[in-house]
Amino acid sequence: MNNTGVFPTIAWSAGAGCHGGCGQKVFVEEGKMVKIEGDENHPWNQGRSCPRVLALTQYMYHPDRITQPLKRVGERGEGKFEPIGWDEAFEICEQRLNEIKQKYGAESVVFAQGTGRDIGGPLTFLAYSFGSPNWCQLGLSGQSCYTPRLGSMKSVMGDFGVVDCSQFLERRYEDPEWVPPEVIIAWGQDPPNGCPDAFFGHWIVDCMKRGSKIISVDPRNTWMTGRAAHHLQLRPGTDGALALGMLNVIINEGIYDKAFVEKWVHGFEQLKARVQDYPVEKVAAIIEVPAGEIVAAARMFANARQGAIHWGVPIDMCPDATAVAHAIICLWTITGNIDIPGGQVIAKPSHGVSSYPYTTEELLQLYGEEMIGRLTKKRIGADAYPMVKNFRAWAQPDMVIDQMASGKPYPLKAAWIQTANVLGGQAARAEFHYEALKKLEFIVVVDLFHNPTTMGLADLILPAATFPEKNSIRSWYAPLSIIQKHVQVGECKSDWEINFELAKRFNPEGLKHWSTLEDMFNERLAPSGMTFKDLQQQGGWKMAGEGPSRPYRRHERGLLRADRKPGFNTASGKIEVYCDTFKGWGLDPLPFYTEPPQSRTSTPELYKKYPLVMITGARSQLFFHSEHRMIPWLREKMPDPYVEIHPETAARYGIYDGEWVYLKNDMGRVKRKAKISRRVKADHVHTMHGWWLPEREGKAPDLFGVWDYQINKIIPGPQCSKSGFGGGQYKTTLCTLAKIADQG
Ligand SMILES: Nc1nc2c(c(=O)[nH]1)N[C@H]1C(S)=C(S)[C@@H](COP(=O)(O)OP(=O)(O)OC[C@H]3O[C@@H](n4cnc5c(=O)[nH]c(N)nc54)[C@H](O)[C@@H]3O)O[C@H]1N2
Ligand SMILES: Nc1nc2c(c(=O)[nH]1)N[C@H]1C(S)=C(S)[C@@H](COP(=O)(O)OP(=O)(O)OC[C@H]3O[C@@H](n4cnc5c(=O)[nH]c(N)nc54)[C@H](O)[C@@H]3O)O[C@H]1N2
Ligand SMILES: [Mo]
Repeated sequence: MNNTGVFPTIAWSAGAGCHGGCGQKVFVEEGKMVKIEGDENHPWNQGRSCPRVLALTQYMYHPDRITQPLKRVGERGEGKFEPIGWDEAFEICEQRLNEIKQKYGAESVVFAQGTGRDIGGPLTFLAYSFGSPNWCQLGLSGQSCYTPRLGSMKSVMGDFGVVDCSQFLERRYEDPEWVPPEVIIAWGQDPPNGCPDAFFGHWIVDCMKRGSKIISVDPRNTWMTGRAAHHLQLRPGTDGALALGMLNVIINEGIYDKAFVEKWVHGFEQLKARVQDYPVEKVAAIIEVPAGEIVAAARMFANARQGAIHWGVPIDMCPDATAVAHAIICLWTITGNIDIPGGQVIAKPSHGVSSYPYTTEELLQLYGEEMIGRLTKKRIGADAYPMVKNFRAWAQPDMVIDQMASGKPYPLKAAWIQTANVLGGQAARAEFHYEALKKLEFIVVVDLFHNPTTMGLADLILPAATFPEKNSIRSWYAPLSIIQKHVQVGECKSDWEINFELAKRFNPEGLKHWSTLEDMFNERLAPSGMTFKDLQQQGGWKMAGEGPSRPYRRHERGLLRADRKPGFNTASGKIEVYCDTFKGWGLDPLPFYTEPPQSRTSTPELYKKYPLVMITGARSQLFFHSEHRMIPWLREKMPDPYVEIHPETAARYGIYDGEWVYLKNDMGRVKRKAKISRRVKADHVHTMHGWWLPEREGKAPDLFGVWDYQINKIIPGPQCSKSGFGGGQYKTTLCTLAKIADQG
């Protein structure tokens, strides 16, 4: 580490919080980061940065940052912690977790993470080294973030598709092979705010500047919808009906890509029969958008020379999310848009390097059949849901918390929580999670700041490093990158360092062939032919050359399948719009629509009491979920949690702009500041999630005001999707508004 200078790295996770990928320049003076700027030479973000990165110095050197391991000394929730050294911290973990393992089995320890930060690798590595199969995003009802979409893509087309904004080409928009998509459907997505899932949101804006037209599918009005050629302002949770209605139009009007369908699609006739159940008039009534608009949007997409769909987390939060994703995959498939320039390109981990096991298939290769068989037997939800068993190896989070509360079929005794604010942002039915987690004998939280989860639950807190403070690798699509350590803050360690040390203690024999973390990185990097040091010398990132990680028409060239035959990575070698894999798992092989579990038609009595559909969690660049509320530059821009209310609705309830109100339903009530706005329709309200107030009392019962402001207190579980993935009700819960003054 040099003491002073300007150094390159990649933003991923702690600090920015995000799904990452941006190239950054870290300005260091005498061992301290004084400034950070987007790296103009990096093809990902070309110099741009978000407010959270620009405020990073305030985050890293914040007076409240936890910089030493902390041991709880009072009762749980009393807020009394004492700093200890790392040796003692590791010893406590090793001893307590091994004791629990001996008494109740390794499966009684749950390993919980939050969203896709630089965590899947270190966390699975630790969980499997300890021997527990129960790894999940605890509280994320239905695992409803990207996993349902990924599961459907893997099953239907064998790989993952993403809109081609030239992100896999080093010369980007200048590359002669690339053309902009003629049409992009932004479906339940607000890319410039979220930059989700290895996607830089402004790529869409870059494409718009180069001629791409937008079709936007969003119940709200946003920057993006205001610039769309068509804005389909549907009722939340009805996306499946819309996709099937568009398929109906495209198939019945014969405007699909017949040559592509003939050669590369399996089960088109069955799909054609299924979409007859979704005539456009019927769909229009379900989604509350005029039929003419649906038809016009379907024609525009189908008739484009090249088009793509960029979809967001509301798809995963639809009921039967995997079926909704399936329908949308059919749209980009039958229009022949796969892996063409400006289409839906296939995204592969760069250079064949994977920084963590995505699929059960990969796990089998890594750990062998015997170990995975043993683990799967105990994995919570694997018996109930074949898709949970056969894709991605998560435990089913709704079932995990139910089991924690009931102790059946086997007891859960400890939790390792790393990169997740379960009580403050991730968990639906948040109070139930609090009660169930309180029963555990031992809880470790690895985080950077105190929050409701650390305060209410942690027995031990381990301080994690931000991205300028750590080494790591990243291969989430492209380019292959390394994150490079340039500064040290307190005694903080990276998630990889923490988990590597502990994994070695749990499984010394199995892991003895790596003496350092860099050895392990080098082994993960091996398919690229480069080491960590090589990448460091080459500037920290590398785009893939010709081969499976570089786009365009790979199915024609035999670059997608292990057997190197032309075709897609499915059993039939074709895209299975009639999905044999789903059929084999007892799921409907064709896409279908189900109504949200709470709605005007599915729960008419409840709807009379609670006539507003509550959309939650549309992203803001200022905050990442429940983070950053203590960062002055960011909080200043949004000091209070607000709820967007249409002027007619506000008038009906007698609410004025800026008034504090309750959002409520049978689960309870939560405070919000009214923001009267035409961003929402009169039947809907929208509010951000993840609110707690770092300036309030931390210790229980206050827990930083979380029970006053945490919207997930009134969002129900469990999920409702037949596949076990998706359907968390984060965008479709019914509620009403009440003036605080009327409530006493
Ligand atoms: N109502 C509602 N709730 C939602 C959603 C919604 O749309 N509506 N969205 C849901 C979705 S999609 C998701 S993915 C979840 C996300 O839920 P989480 O991922 O749990 O989100 P955060 O609130 O950001 O909590 C992350 C915690 O990890 C810490 N942290 C950040 N980076 C690092 C790191 O690198 N290492 C370590 N050790 N700690 C770190 C942060 O300080 C913070 O306390 O929330 C869900 N909750
Ligand atoms: N700054 C910042 N960036 C983030 C995050 C963050 O917290 N802060 N979180 C990250 C995470 S984990 C995720 S999953 C992504 C999420 O980011 P996105 O996938 O973009 O999802 P959202 O922001 O929840 O919603 C996007 C749009 O969908 C609309 N919408 C709501 N309900 C529905 C519906 O039922 N159907 C349709 N079609 N649209 C609907 C909303 O009005 C919103 O404008 O963002 C990631 N990036
Ligand atoms: Mo997410």
